Order: sequence, then C-alpha cells, then structure tokens
Amino acid sequence: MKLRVGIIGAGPSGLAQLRAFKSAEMKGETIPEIVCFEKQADWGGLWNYTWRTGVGKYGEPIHGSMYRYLWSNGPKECLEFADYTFDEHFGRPISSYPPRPVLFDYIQGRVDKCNVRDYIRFNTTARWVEYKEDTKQFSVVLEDLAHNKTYTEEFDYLIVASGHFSTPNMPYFEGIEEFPGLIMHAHDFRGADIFRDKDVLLIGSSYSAEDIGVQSFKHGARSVTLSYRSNPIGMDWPEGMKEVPLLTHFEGDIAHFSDGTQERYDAVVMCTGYQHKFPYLPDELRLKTRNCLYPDKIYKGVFFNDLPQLIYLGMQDQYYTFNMFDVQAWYARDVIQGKIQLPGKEERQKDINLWLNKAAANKNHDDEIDFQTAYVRELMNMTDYPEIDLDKVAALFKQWLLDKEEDILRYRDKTYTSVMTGTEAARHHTRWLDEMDDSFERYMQEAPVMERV
Ligand code: FAD
Ligand code: NA0
Repeated sequence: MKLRVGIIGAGPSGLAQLRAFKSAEMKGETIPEIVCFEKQADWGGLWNYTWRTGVGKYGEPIHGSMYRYLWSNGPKECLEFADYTFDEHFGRPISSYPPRPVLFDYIQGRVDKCNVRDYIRFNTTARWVEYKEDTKQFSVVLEDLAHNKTYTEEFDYLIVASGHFSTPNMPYFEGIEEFPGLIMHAHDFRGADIFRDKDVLLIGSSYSAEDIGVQSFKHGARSVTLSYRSNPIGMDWPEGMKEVPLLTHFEGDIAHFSDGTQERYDAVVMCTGYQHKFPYLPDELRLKTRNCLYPDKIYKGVFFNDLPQLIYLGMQDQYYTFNMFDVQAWYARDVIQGKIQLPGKEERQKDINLWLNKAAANKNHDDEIDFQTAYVRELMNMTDYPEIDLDKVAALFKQWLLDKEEDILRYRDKTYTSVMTGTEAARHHTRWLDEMDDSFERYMQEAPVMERV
C-alpha cells in the first residue's frame, strides 16, 4: 500500500511541501499519495487577499490578515526560492519591495509550473484529527464546504501548514466597551483609506503596528499613535506619528497612557499579534507556543516530538519565509521518503533544548537573524534543496534593518542584488510614498515588454 500524506493548508508552506514532493518525482522517485486540504477557494494562504472579514461564504472564520496596499516588508531577495528565481518568473528585474499581488504572482508561478493544483481539494476544511494507535494512522474529518458534507480519510503522515497569523490576540483595556469609534484587530484591517483625517491609535510595537502605522500616515490619517507594552519600535517617525507607552484605559474616546498622558481618538487598531490556533487538533497533538523563533516540542522546528508522523511547517516567527518553508518541506519529504532517519525521542529533545538555549541567548535583531540563518542552513544542508548563500541573505536582512531605521518612509525605495542570480533589482517607477496603486498592472507598467518564461 502506498503511504498517504495529508497536508492541511495550501499557503506558501503547504505549497512548499507539494513542490518538494514534485521535485523528487521529477528526479524519478516514487512519491506517496498526497492530498492537500485548503479551506479557501484558492491557494496562496495569506497572500490570497480577501475583502471579507469575520466569516466567509460558508461560515468559516476568515483566514486572511493581509490588506490592500500591503507591500513586502522585507527585501524580496531574502525570500527568493532557490529553485525558481524572480528572473525566471518575471523575465526582467523588478524592485526589491513589491506589493502583495506581485509576490502572489511569483508564488503561483512556481506551483503552476509543476502542476500541483490537482493535489489540492479547495473549499475543504480539516475539522478534526485523531491518531489511531492500532493502525498508526491519522483519521481526519473533513468538510466539503461547498457541498455541506463531511467525510473521513486516513493518513500515515499529517502535515500542519495552516499558518499562525490568522487568529487574533485581542487584549482588553478598561473602558474599551464605551469607546465610541471603530475598534478592530489588524487581522480585520483591509486598507487605510478609512483613516483619512482621523486620529488613529495602534496598540503594539511590532510589524503590524509599524506597517499599518506608516500606511495610515501615507493614506492621510490626521495623526497616528503607536502604544507599546515592552519596547518602542524606536524609529525616527515623521511629524504626525509618535510612540507612547502602554494604554491603561479609556474614558469615552479619550485614551489614557501609563506615562499619565491622554489623547482623543477616532479609531483603535489592536496590532497585538496572533495565536497559534489549531481547532482541528486534539490537545495532545497541538503545538502550544507563543510567536517565537524556536517553538518547543518540534524537532528541527518541524517534527512533533511526541509523534513525529505529525509535521508542522512555518510555525516559527519569521525573518526567513518562503525559502525557510522550502527547506523544512524538503527535509520533511526526505524523512517521509525514508532517506533521512530521525533519532530517538530523547535525542530529539536534547537537540530541541540545544536550539532553545541558543534562542534564549539572542539579544537583538541581528542575533535573531543569525539564529534563523543557522537554522535554515542546517536544514538546507540535509537535503538536495539548491544551495543559497545564506551569509549574503543574512547580510541583506541586517541591511534592511538599518535602512528602515534610517528612513521608515523611504526604505522601500532601496534596491538589492539577488543572492541567487546576481541580478540587481530595478528601481520602481514611483516612490513608495507616492504610489497609491498597488495593483499588479500598475506595478508592471512602463516596463520593457519581454516574454514571460
Ligand atoms: P498561511 O499563509 O497563513 O497559509 C495557511 C493556509 O492554511 C491558508 O490558505 C488557510 O486557508 C489554510 N487553512 C487554515 N486552517 C485550515 C483548515 N482547518 N483546513 C484547511 N485549510 C486551512 N512574509 C513575507 O515574507 N513578506 C511579507 O511581506 C509578509 N507580510 C505579511 C503580512 C501580514 C499581515 C502577515 C500576517 C504575514 C506576513 N508575512 C510576510 C508572513 C507570512 O506568514 C508568510 O509569508 C506566509 O504567508 C506563511 O505561509 P503559511 O503557508 O505558513 O501560512
Ligand atoms: P504582528 O506585528 O502582527 O506581526 C505578525 C505585538 O503585540 C508585540 O509588539 C507585542 O508586544 C504586542 N502585544 C501583544 N499583546 C499585547 C497587549 N496585551 N498589550 C499591548 N501590546 C501587546 O505580531 P507580532 O507577534 O510580531 O507582535 C505582537 C507577522 O505579520 C510578522 O511575521 C510580520 O512579518 C507580518 N506582517 C508583515 C507586514 C508586511 O509585510 C505587515 C504586518 C505584519 P510585546 O510587549 O510582547 O513586545 C507589510
């Protein structure tokens, strides 16, 4: 009997797994029977933009957390696939910080090319998973949303690729129930147009707060205040943007902060991060972690230590994204294919502890970049994933941090050189601050016409 592999989610991580198996098949290997379940109508995960918030057409919680006008927040050169370059996809240099539709197109190009769409059952949600000790298989209850039908299938390996930036972490602040304006989580934010001429308060001091903040500024908010709990982001903010310590409570539309200051707001956006949430997994199979670079209990950041037939992809906090999901997927594939043997449970836990200790020693962002670089390197070296010069990628990440610090409104105009091809990125025809249209068509305008490969 052929092994059966189930994949939950067809975002960048799930697609990386499909691509990994396809690449083995193209090299003549026999691959297992694979089924990927995706609750949305299309692939791409968060990159598949939806205007919807709340619940979708079939009553499922909306997965999407991305918004209109979202431009890559890191250089594209840091996430380039080693086996499918930007040059191969676009046929000409593009800028280093493309908008979401352009990166979505790139993600799709690779999987379109290797025909993995047939493996995916769209509009299908994983409802419940049970591991059967007698058969050593996972029994997965699925719901075909379009036909309102549930059914069960068995798998030898189960790959959890359902993401972890979708279920909001929504804190409570005293008096918030009386706040008369708009209150939302970043997950439901779909564009900053609604904040034109408004005073906006953002709670949080990470990527969502930073990006929704500068976007609100760009799209005409009257003022933008970022309120931090632990540390401020600490940029040299333009006039009209500022950071203040944590909100303590509201009185009507007045927000009070822990430094004793107060201010009136029209809207509040909780940029307070996300929960790792796996409602389809029973307690004993769930990864329970906060958003960090090395979650406990998963060996090499991938194999659930209590039951290594259960595989998690992309569960770390992410400097590296697409290429990190790739090396994880290639590694998982080779274990499933029997090419790599996992050590025993105790050895695995020792290795996990080693990484946890290293992670605990990280003191700043540069340390974190080096840490994740070392992690990606270790996995990359274990499989036939094409080699990436990771020292160069790490240097780009560090440069990105400096560029942001130098000018948070203009860092997206910078260009870098591809680590994979040596191609220098093109300058976008319009400065990011002046570019109000993030469509694929507009982005590709004024470019020399060249055939897509
Ligand atoms: P996801 O993209 O979240 O995909 C998971 C998939 O699983 C989804 O398609 C979902 O529908 C599906 N799913 C979930 N539950 C079920 C279920 N029960 N049954 C079936 N299917 C299910 N990264 C970058 O590199 N650059 C960026 O600029 C960038 N911007 C970001 C902006 C925002 C606002 C956020 C939240 C993240 C951003 N990221 C960015 C990081 C992002 O996490 C990764 O790029 C990537 O999308 C993660 O891929 P994934 O496949 O692991 O998860
Ligand atoms: P994210 O910023 O949504 O990025 C996710 C933040 O929330 C931390 O600052 C934390 O503070 C704060 N927080 C949590 N609970 C709080 C509370 N009760 N009161 C006040 N503050 C609270 O989430 P996190 O986890 O990074 O930070 C949580 C992902 O989305 C990232 O991977 C990022 O790459 C991606 N993203 C990308 C883009 C673009 O590319 C835009 C947005 C998001 P503390 O005190 O814990 O430090 C354009």
